[in-house]
Amino acid sequence: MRCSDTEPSSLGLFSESDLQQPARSDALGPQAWVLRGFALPWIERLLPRLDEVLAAAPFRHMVTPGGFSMSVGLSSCGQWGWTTDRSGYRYSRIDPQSLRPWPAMPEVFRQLAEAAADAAGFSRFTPDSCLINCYRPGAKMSLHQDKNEHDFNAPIVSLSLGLPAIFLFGGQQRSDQSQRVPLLHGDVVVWGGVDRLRYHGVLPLKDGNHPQLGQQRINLTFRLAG
Ligand code: MD3
Ligand code: FE
Repeated sequence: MRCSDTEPSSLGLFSESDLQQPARSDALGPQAWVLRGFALPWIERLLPRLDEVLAAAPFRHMVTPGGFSMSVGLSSCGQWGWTTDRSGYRYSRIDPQSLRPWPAMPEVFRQLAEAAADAAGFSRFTPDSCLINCYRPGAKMSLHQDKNEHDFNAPIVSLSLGLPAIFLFGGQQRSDQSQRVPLLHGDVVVWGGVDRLRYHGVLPLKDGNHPQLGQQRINLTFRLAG
């Protein structure tokens, strides 16, 4: 099954032109950009490295401080990985499951993140952390802010792989209206500056099968965490 066989959502958010992934970028905010299909030429080189990282640090369903198991599977690579448990959210140099450092960030990951940040006008971005989220059908991420990083001046770069998802891009307050943005395989989002602390989330993933990734969406976020 190809992405373009995916049913149009009831909200009419997936148009034929979105599914063809034309080379273009959409502004989501003053300093937030979707680079449509930016990573497509990189994916063949990325996927084998992603497999290696996930063999060393498999996806796990973390428990939030509130005691809920997250529907999204999480892993990390790089100097810092993101973890959560009953005592809170934090970055750690050690994978609490293996008790070893997180796998190193593959060179091609860092190169892609730097190229995308550059294309969006954030030069000299060198991430030290890559969070890897796995969505199976039904998995979602509730509205939240990313504020565990030390330096909010650095942008965040995200790469979407596999099944399409609807990303929610909110405002500076949880109660602000959200934009609904379809994200497809190969799309890269870069945001920083005034948009860095905006609320965001992901609607429950719809069923489907992606030719390269199968029945899942994997999202990589590149950050300067430490
Ligand atoms: C906008 N992941 O891991 S990535 C996360 O698709 C996370 O898995 C989502 O939110 C996902 O924390 C969205 C895009 C993203 C990430 C961080 C942001 C957008 C953002 C921070 C501020 C504003
Ligand atoms: Fe986030």
